[in-house]
Amino acid sequence: MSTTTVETRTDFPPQVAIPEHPTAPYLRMERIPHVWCPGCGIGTVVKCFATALERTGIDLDKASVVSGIGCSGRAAGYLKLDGFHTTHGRAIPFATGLKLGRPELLVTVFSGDGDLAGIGGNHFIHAARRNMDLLVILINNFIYGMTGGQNAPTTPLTAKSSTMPFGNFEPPFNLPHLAASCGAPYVARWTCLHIRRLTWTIEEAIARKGFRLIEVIAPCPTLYARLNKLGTGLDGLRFYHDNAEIRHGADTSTLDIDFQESIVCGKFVDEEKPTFSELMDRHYGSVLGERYRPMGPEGGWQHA
Ligand SMILES: Cc1ncc(C[n+]2csc(CCOP(=O)(O)OP(=O)(O)O)c2C)c(N)n1
Ligand code: SF4
Ligand SMILES: [Mg+2]
Repeated sequence: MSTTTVETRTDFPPQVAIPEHPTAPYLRMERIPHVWCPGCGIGTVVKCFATALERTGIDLDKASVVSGIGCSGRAAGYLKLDGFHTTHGRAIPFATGLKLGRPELLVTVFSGDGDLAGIGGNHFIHAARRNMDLLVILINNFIYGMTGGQNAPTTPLTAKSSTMPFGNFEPPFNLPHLAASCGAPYVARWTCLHIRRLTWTIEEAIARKGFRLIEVIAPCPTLYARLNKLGTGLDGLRFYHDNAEIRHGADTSTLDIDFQESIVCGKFVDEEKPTFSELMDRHYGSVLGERYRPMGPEGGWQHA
Protein backbone atom coordinates (compact mmCIF):
# COMPACT_ATOMS: atom_id res chain seq x y z
CA MET A 1 0.00 0.00 0.00
CA SER A 2 1.35 3.43 -0.96
CA THR A 3 2.34 5.67 1.90
CA THR A 4 2.62 8.83 -0.23
CA THR A 5 0.95 11.77 1.44
CA VAL A 6 0.37 15.28 0.25
CA GLU A 7 3.48 16.31 2.16
CA THR A 8 5.73 13.75 0.47
CA ARG A 9 4.36 13.97 -3.10
CA THR A 10 6.69 15.42 -5.70
CA ASP A 11 4.68 14.87 -8.88
CA PHE A 12 2.71 18.10 -8.88
CA PRO A 13 2.38 19.76 -12.30
CA PRO A 14 4.70 22.75 -12.81
CA GLN A 15 3.30 26.09 -11.78
CA VAL A 16 2.02 28.07 -14.73
CA ALA A 17 1.93 31.85 -14.64
CA ILE A 18 -1.67 32.93 -15.12
CA PRO A 19 -1.84 36.03 -17.30
CA GLU A 20 -3.37 38.99 -15.57
CA HIS A 21 -7.12 39.38 -16.00
CA PRO A 22 -7.83 42.23 -18.43
CA THR A 23 -9.86 44.05 -15.78
CA ALA A 24 -7.17 43.74 -13.12
CA PRO A 25 -5.54 47.13 -13.80
CA TYR A 26 -8.88 48.76 -12.96
CA LEU A 27 -9.52 46.84 -9.76
CA ARG A 28 -7.98 46.80 -6.32
CA MET A 29 -7.06 43.13 -6.63
CA GLU A 30 -5.80 43.03 -3.06
CA ARG A 31 -9.43 43.46 -1.95
CA ILE A 32 -10.66 40.47 -3.98
CA PRO A 33 -12.61 38.25 -3.18
CA HIS A 34 -15.42 40.76 -3.06
CA VAL A 35 -18.44 40.72 -0.77
CA TRP A 36 -21.13 40.10 -3.39
CA CYS A 37 -23.17 36.89 -3.32
CA PRO A 38 -22.90 34.30 -6.10
CA GLY A 39 -25.24 35.32 -8.93
CA CYS A 40 -25.45 38.95 -7.83
CA GLY A 41 -25.49 41.34 -10.78
CA ILE A 42 -23.38 44.15 -9.31
CA GLY A 43 -19.96 42.74 -10.24
CA THR A 44 -20.98 42.48 -13.89
CA VAL A 45 -21.69 46.19 -13.96
CA VAL A 46 -18.34 46.96 -12.33
CA LYS A 47 -16.69 44.93 -15.10
CA CYS A 48 -18.64 46.85 -17.78
CA PHE A 49 -17.59 50.15 -16.21
CA ALA A 50 -13.94 49.05 -16.10
CA THR A 51 -14.06 47.95 -19.74
CA ALA A 52 -15.64 51.26 -20.74
CA LEU A 53 -12.88 53.16 -18.92
CA GLU A 54 -10.27 51.09 -20.71
CA ARG A 55 -11.84 51.75 -24.11
CA THR A 56 -11.96 55.50 -23.57
CA GLY A 57 -8.28 55.44 -22.64
CA ILE A 58 -9.00 57.96 -19.90
CA ASP A 59 -6.13 58.78 -17.55
CA LEU A 60 -7.14 56.94 -14.37
CA ASP A 61 -5.82 59.85 -12.32
CA LYS A 62 -8.58 61.91 -13.92
CA ALA A 63 -11.41 59.51 -13.08
CA SER A 64 -13.09 59.10 -9.73
CA VAL A 65 -15.96 57.07 -8.38
CA VAL A 66 -18.33 57.90 -5.55
CA SER A 67 -20.67 55.41 -3.88
CA GLY A 68 -23.18 55.57 -1.07
CA ILE A 69 -24.04 52.68 1.23
CA GLY A 70 -25.41 49.31 0.15
CA CYS A 71 -24.18 46.26 -1.72
CA SER A 72 -23.97 48.39 -4.88
CA GLY A 73 -22.23 51.08 -2.87
CA ARG A 74 -19.31 48.73 -2.25
CA ALA A 75 -18.24 49.22 -5.87
CA ALA A 76 -16.13 52.32 -5.18
CA GLY A 77 -13.92 50.25 -2.88
CA TYR A 78 -12.99 47.76 -5.60
CA LEU A 79 -12.20 50.17 -8.42
CA LYS A 80 -8.61 51.35 -8.69
CA LEU A 81 -9.57 55.00 -9.02
CA ASP A 82 -9.83 57.74 -6.47
CA GLY A 83 -12.89 56.26 -4.81
CA PHE A 84 -15.15 57.54 -2.08
CA HIS A 85 -17.48 55.39 -0.01
CA THR A 86 -19.73 58.06 1.41
CA THR A 87 -22.67 57.98 3.80
CA HIS A 88 -26.06 56.54 2.87
CA GLY A 89 -27.84 58.64 0.24
CA ARG A 90 -25.09 61.22 0.00
CA ALA A 91 -23.08 60.04 -3.00
CA ILE A 92 -24.56 62.73 -5.27
CA PRO A 93 -23.90 65.72 -3.00
CA PHE A 94 -20.38 64.43 -2.31
CA ALA A 95 -19.81 63.96 -6.05
CA THR A 96 -21.22 67.43 -6.71
CA GLY A 97 -18.65 69.01 -4.42
CA LEU A 98 -15.88 66.96 -6.00
CA LYS A 99 -16.90 67.96 -9.52
CA LEU A 100 -17.20 71.64 -8.67
CA GLY A 101 -13.84 71.69 -6.94
CA ARG A 102 -12.05 69.56 -9.56
CA PRO A 103 -13.92 70.20 -12.82
CA GLU A 104 -11.32 68.34 -14.88
CA LEU A 105 -12.28 65.00 -13.31
CA LEU A 106 -14.71 62.45 -14.64
CA VAL A 107 -16.94 61.95 -11.59
CA THR A 108 -19.02 58.77 -11.62
CA VAL A 109 -21.59 57.95 -8.99
CA PHE A 110 -22.04 54.19 -8.64
CA SER A 111 -24.72 53.18 -6.16
CA GLY A 112 -28.01 51.41 -5.54
CA ASP A 113 -31.68 52.16 -6.05
CA GLY A 114 -32.31 52.56 -2.32
CA ASP A 115 -29.31 54.79 -1.85
CA LEU A 116 -29.92 57.07 -4.84
CA ALA A 117 -33.71 57.06 -5.16
CA GLY A 118 -34.74 56.39 -1.55
CA ILE A 119 -32.77 58.24 1.12
CA GLY A 120 -30.83 60.13 -1.59
CA GLY A 121 -33.85 60.86 -3.79
CA ASN A 122 -33.86 64.58 -3.09
CA HIS A 123 -30.24 64.92 -4.17
CA PHE A 124 -30.97 62.88 -7.28
CA ILE A 125 -33.78 65.13 -8.53
CA HIS A 126 -31.91 68.35 -7.83
CA ALA A 127 -28.70 67.18 -9.48
CA ALA A 128 -30.76 66.25 -12.56
CA ARG A 129 -32.60 69.60 -12.44
CA ARG A 130 -29.33 71.52 -12.21
CA ASN A 131 -27.71 69.35 -14.87
CA MET A 132 -24.77 68.65 -12.61
CA ASP A 133 -21.95 67.09 -14.61
CA LEU A 134 -22.11 63.59 -13.14
CA LEU A 135 -22.31 60.12 -14.63
CA VAL A 136 -24.71 58.14 -12.43
CA ILE A 137 -24.72 54.34 -12.69
CA LEU A 138 -27.67 53.20 -10.61
CA ILE A 139 -28.02 49.50 -9.83
CA ASN A 140 -31.70 48.71 -9.52
CA ASN A 141 -32.25 45.33 -7.89
CA PHE A 142 -35.74 46.40 -6.71
CA ILE A 143 -34.81 46.15 -3.04
CA TYR A 144 -32.58 47.25 -0.18
CA GLY A 145 -30.17 44.35 -0.56
CA MET A 146 -27.53 44.98 2.05
CA THR A 147 -29.88 45.43 4.98
CA GLY A 148 -32.14 42.43 4.47
CA GLY A 149 -34.45 42.97 1.51
CA GLN A 150 -36.66 45.80 2.68
CA ASN A 151 -39.08 47.51 0.30
CA ALA A 152 -37.42 50.15 -1.87
CA PRO A 153 -38.95 52.99 -3.89
CA THR A 154 -38.33 50.75 -6.91
CA THR A 155 -39.99 47.54 -5.65
CA PRO A 156 -42.59 46.59 -8.28
CA LEU A 157 -46.24 46.46 -7.25
CA THR A 158 -47.19 43.06 -5.74
CA ALA A 159 -43.53 41.95 -5.37
CA LYS A 160 -42.62 40.71 -1.90
CA SER A 161 -39.95 42.25 0.27
CA SER A 162 -39.02 41.62 3.88
CA THR A 163 -41.14 44.61 4.94
CA MET A 164 -43.98 43.83 2.51
CA PRO A 165 -44.38 40.06 2.98
CA PHE A 166 -47.89 40.21 1.48
CA GLY A 167 -46.69 42.11 -1.57
CA ASN A 168 -45.85 45.73 -2.24
CA PHE A 169 -48.74 48.16 -2.61
CA GLU A 170 -46.68 51.38 -2.96
CA PRO A 171 -46.35 52.65 -6.53
CA PRO A 172 -42.65 52.53 -7.46
CA PHE A 173 -40.58 55.13 -9.27
CA ASN A 174 -40.01 54.96 -12.98
CA LEU A 175 -36.41 56.17 -12.67
CA PRO A 176 -35.67 57.09 -16.29
CA HIS A 177 -38.84 59.18 -16.29
CA LEU A 178 -37.97 60.79 -12.97
CA ALA A 179 -34.53 61.82 -14.26
CA ALA A 180 -35.79 62.93 -17.67
CA SER A 181 -38.63 64.98 -16.25
CA CYS A 182 -36.16 66.77 -13.97
CA GLY A 183 -34.14 67.68 -17.07
CA ALA A 184 -31.41 65.03 -17.32
CA PRO A 185 -29.90 65.20 -20.81
CA TYR A 186 -28.78 61.56 -21.01
CA VAL A 187 -30.93 58.68 -19.78
CA ALA A 188 -30.55 54.97 -20.51
CA ARG A 189 -31.51 51.63 -19.01
CA TRP A 190 -30.06 48.14 -19.49
CA THR A 191 -30.08 44.92 -17.56
CA CYS A 192 -26.83 43.33 -16.49
CA LEU A 193 -27.37 40.71 -19.19
CA HIS A 194 -26.77 43.42 -21.82
CA ILE A 195 -23.05 43.51 -21.26
CA ARG A 196 -21.96 44.85 -24.64
CA ARG A 197 -24.72 47.43 -24.87
CA LEU A 198 -24.22 48.55 -21.30
CA THR A 199 -20.45 48.88 -21.81
CA TRP A 200 -20.99 50.84 -24.99
CA THR A 201 -23.52 53.10 -23.25
CA ILE A 202 -21.14 53.78 -20.36
CA GLU A 203 -18.39 54.55 -22.88
CA GLU A 204 -20.67 56.96 -24.71
CA ALA A 205 -21.92 58.56 -21.50
CA ILE A 206 -18.34 59.15 -20.31
CA ALA A 207 -17.90 61.35 -23.37
CA ARG A 208 -21.12 63.30 -22.75
CA LYS A 209 -21.58 66.02 -20.16
CA GLY A 210 -24.26 66.88 -17.67
CA PHE A 211 -26.39 64.59 -15.53
CA ARG A 212 -26.23 61.19 -17.19
CA LEU A 213 -28.31 58.38 -15.71
CA ILE A 214 -27.69 54.77 -16.61
CA GLU A 215 -30.09 52.51 -14.72
CA VAL A 216 -28.99 48.89 -14.64
CA ILE A 217 -31.48 46.21 -13.64
CA ALA A 218 -29.60 43.54 -11.71
CA PRO A 219 -30.60 40.33 -9.92
CA CYS A 220 -30.37 40.03 -6.16
CA PRO A 221 -30.75 36.26 -5.80
CA THR A 222 -30.19 36.26 -2.05
CA LEU A 223 -33.09 38.52 -1.13
CA TYR A 224 -35.36 39.81 -3.88
CA ALA A 225 -35.34 36.58 -5.90
CA ARG A 226 -35.58 34.35 -2.82
CA LEU A 227 -38.45 36.28 -1.27
CA ASN A 228 -40.28 36.17 -4.61
CA LYS A 229 -39.33 32.58 -5.51
CA LEU A 230 -37.61 33.67 -8.73
CA GLY A 231 -34.71 31.22 -8.60
CA THR A 232 -31.00 31.84 -9.01
CA GLY A 233 -29.02 34.70 -10.52
CA LEU A 234 -28.88 32.69 -13.74
CA ASP A 235 -32.68 32.45 -13.75
CA GLY A 236 -32.70 36.24 -13.40
CA LEU A 237 -30.52 36.56 -16.51
CA ARG A 238 -32.81 34.13 -18.37
CA PHE A 239 -35.75 36.31 -17.40
CA TYR A 240 -33.99 39.38 -18.82
CA HIS A 241 -33.17 37.45 -21.97
CA ASP A 242 -36.82 36.56 -22.52
CA ASN A 243 -38.42 39.77 -21.28
CA ALA A 244 -36.17 42.71 -22.06
CA GLU A 245 -37.40 44.79 -24.94
CA ILE A 246 -35.08 47.31 -26.59
CA ARG A 247 -36.83 50.54 -27.53
CA HIS A 248 -34.37 53.38 -28.05
CA GLY A 249 -35.99 56.79 -27.75
CA ALA A 250 -39.07 55.40 -25.96
CA ASP A 251 -41.28 57.93 -24.19
CA THR A 252 -39.93 57.75 -20.65
CA SER A 253 -43.44 57.89 -19.17
CA THR A 254 -43.97 54.36 -20.56
CA LEU A 255 -41.03 52.77 -18.74
CA ASP A 256 -42.67 51.54 -15.54
CA ILE A 257 -41.56 48.06 -14.52
CA ASP A 258 -44.31 45.70 -13.42
CA PHE A 259 -43.57 42.57 -11.42
CA GLN A 260 -42.11 39.93 -13.76
CA GLU A 261 -43.30 41.82 -16.84
CA SER A 262 -41.27 43.15 -19.73
CA ILE A 263 -38.40 45.56 -19.05
CA VAL A 264 -37.95 48.26 -21.66
CA CYS A 265 -34.27 49.01 -22.24
CA GLY A 266 -32.31 51.38 -24.45
CA LYS A 267 -31.17 54.94 -24.65
CA PHE A 268 -34.15 57.21 -24.12
CA VAL A 269 -32.68 60.71 -23.90
CA ASP A 270 -29.48 62.08 -25.44
CA GLU A 271 -29.41 65.83 -25.85
CA GLU A 272 -27.03 68.68 -25.23
CA LYS A 273 -27.78 71.21 -22.52
CA PRO A 274 -25.59 73.60 -20.58
CA THR A 275 -24.36 72.10 -17.33
CA PHE A 276 -24.62 73.76 -13.92
CA SER A 277 -21.01 74.95 -14.17
CA GLU A 278 -21.47 76.36 -17.65
CA LEU A 279 -24.57 78.26 -16.57
CA MET A 280 -22.80 79.53 -13.47
CA ASP A 281 -19.73 80.64 -15.41
CA ARG A 282 -21.88 82.36 -17.99
CA HIS A 283 -23.96 84.13 -15.36
CA TYR A 284 -21.21 85.25 -13.03
CA GLY A 285 -18.93 86.00 -15.96
CA SER A 286 -21.48 88.47 -17.30
CA VAL A 287 -22.34 89.95 -13.89
CA LEU A 288 -18.86 90.08 -12.33
CA GLY A 289 -16.61 90.26 -15.37
CA GLU A 290 -12.95 89.81 -14.49
CA ARG A 291 -13.66 89.51 -10.81
CA TYR A 292 -15.01 86.02 -11.50
CA ARG A 293 -12.78 83.10 -12.33
CA PRO A 294 -14.36 79.78 -13.35
CA MET A 295 -14.52 77.06 -10.70
CA GLY A 296 -11.45 74.99 -10.00
CA PRO A 297 -9.05 74.84 -7.11
CA GLU A 298 -8.65 78.62 -7.21
CA GLY A 299 -11.80 79.60 -9.04
CA GLY A 300 -15.13 81.07 -8.07
CA TRP A 301 -15.85 84.48 -6.67
CA GLN A 302 -12.70 86.51 -6.07
CA HIS A 303 -12.96 89.02 -3.26
CA ALA A 304 -11.80 92.48 -4.28
C1 LIG B 1 -28.61 56.90 7.50
C2 LIG B 1 -28.69 55.44 7.24
N1 LIG B 1 -29.90 54.84 7.19
C3 LIG B 1 -29.98 53.53 6.94
C4 LIG B 1 -28.86 52.79 6.71
C5 LIG B 1 -28.99 51.31 6.47
N2 LIG B 1 -28.81 50.96 5.09
C6 LIG B 1 -27.57 50.59 4.62
S1 LIG B 1 -27.61 50.12 3.01
C7 LIG B 1 -29.28 50.42 2.93
C8 LIG B 1 -30.06 50.15 1.67
C9 LIG B 1 -29.24 50.09 0.44
O1 LIG B 1 -30.07 49.76 -0.64
P1 LIG B 1 -29.58 49.95 -2.10
O2 LIG B 1 -29.02 51.30 -2.31
O3 LIG B 1 -30.70 49.56 -3.00
O4 LIG B 1 -28.34 48.97 -2.21
P2 LIG B 1 -28.26 47.40 -2.47
O5 LIG B 1 -27.78 46.85 -1.19
O6 LIG B 1 -29.62 46.91 -2.85
O7 LIG B 1 -27.29 47.28 -3.59
C10 LIG B 1 -29.78 50.87 4.14
C11 LIG B 1 -31.20 51.20 4.38
C12 LIG B 1 -27.62 53.43 6.77
N3 LIG B 1 -26.47 52.77 6.54
N4 LIG B 1 -27.57 54.76 7.03
S1 SF4 C 1 -27.69 40.66 -0.94
FE1 SF4 C 1 -28.40 40.82 -3.06
S2 SF4 C 1 -27.58 42.78 -3.81
FE2 SF4 C 1 -26.43 42.23 -1.95
S3 SF4 C 1 -24.60 41.12 -2.71
FE3 SF4 C 1 -26.17 39.59 -2.22
S4 SF4 C 1 -27.25 39.25 -4.16
FE4 SF4 C 1 -26.11 41.18 -4.37
MG1 LIG D 1 -31.01 47.91 -4.15
